[in-house]
Amino acid sequence: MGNKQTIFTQAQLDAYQDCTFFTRKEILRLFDRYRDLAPQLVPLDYTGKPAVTLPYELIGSMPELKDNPFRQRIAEVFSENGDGNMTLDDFLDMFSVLSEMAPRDLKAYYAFKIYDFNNDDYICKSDLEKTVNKLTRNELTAEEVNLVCDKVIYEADVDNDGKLSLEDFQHMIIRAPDFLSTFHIRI
Ligand SMILES: [Ca+2]
Ligand SMILES: [Ca+2]
Repeated sequence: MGNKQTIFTQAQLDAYQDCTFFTRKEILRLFDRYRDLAPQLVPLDYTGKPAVTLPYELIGSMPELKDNPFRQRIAEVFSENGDGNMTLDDFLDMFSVLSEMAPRDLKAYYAFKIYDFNNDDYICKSDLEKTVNKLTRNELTAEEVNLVCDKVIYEADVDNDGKLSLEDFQHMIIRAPDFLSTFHIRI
């Protein structure tokens, strides 16, 4: 750390290691990335748990996210109050779940929340239409999107209520792993 002042207490670093899939070194590197987004807002000394939040505009412009069609939803889901603005804890959680080390089930859990645009704990047809449009980067016609969504719901909606629960979704992505393709990030 050269001549920089203390950044975290040992207990904080231990807690971050427990709650993420990162090593101590990766956590410190991610902290540098976070701080580099707005050095004027983020203090070097985090031992007093400063109440700092970075605006979504900065987070969403990071190279890892800027081309991800779900970047705003991802930031909203991982931000504590759902507005996309992130504390350091939110930021580390987000990168941890998106990292190669996170298990598929955990990614699926968050992918479900991200695709559930209206936050009602189900992926209904209109959530799925938005999802498919983003996944295919608007290259399908409305009719094609409609067909894809009907097919997905037909195959995945095990309890026949016309929408996908988390359980339906978890079954579905075993057969359709493309639905997790935007949830892998190398850091
Ligand atoms: Ca929904
Ligand atoms: Ca269902």
